[in-house]
Amino acid sequence: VFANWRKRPEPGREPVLNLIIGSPWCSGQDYAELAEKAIRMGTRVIQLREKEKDSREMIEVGLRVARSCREHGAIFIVNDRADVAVAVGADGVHLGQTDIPPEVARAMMGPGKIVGVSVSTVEEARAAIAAGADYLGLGPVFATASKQDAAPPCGLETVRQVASFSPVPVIAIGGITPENAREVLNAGAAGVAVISAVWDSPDPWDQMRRFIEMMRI
Ligand code: TZP
Ligand code: MG
Repeated sequence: VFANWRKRPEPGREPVLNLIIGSPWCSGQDYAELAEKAIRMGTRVIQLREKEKDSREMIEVGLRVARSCREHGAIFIVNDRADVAVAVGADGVHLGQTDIPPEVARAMMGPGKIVGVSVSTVEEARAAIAAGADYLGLGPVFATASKQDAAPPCGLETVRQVASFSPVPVIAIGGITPENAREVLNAGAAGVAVISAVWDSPDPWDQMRRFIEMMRI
């Protein structure tokens, strides 16, 4: 999983579903159990994106999700917090444009770890690649209510453009559903990351099943 996912997408390579777990969507639920179930259904990457918990709570939950991912065979990425990623032995960290620079995260994480960077434009994508990002989280592709300070939607054309020159996988994010995921992948994305299409659904696991089925090649 790890090795394949880090390579540039090629025709015939199975796309990645990156399920994001965090509050408020998953509040009151056991994140480790959610991760386990999602992985059993076919998710390859779990990202813990937690804006409400304090550092200790994050490490506590992060350790449990990390164990789930390790036992069931998924990559585990921590959003924003390289310190938490190191503390829980995560596979990687995902950084926004105003988080610590990728080079700093790389040094903190140590060799072999994944550093992903959020980008929303071609310029940001080029800069993230130059800074050594292992993958790009590109978006929002479509309108989303899940991120307050999200950039304007970049659209499929930006996915196409960035995917055309990026030497690292492009994971599309923002407003992605089982209905529109195919066109996002067709535009060159190596995978999609989702929050609300799963967690805001009355039946999250049925949505998961639809994503997985749609992404099977
Ligand atoms: N970064 C860009 S859009 C977004 C993030 C974290 C939110 C994506 O959530 P959703 O609900 O899948 O649109
Ligand atoms: Mg961030």
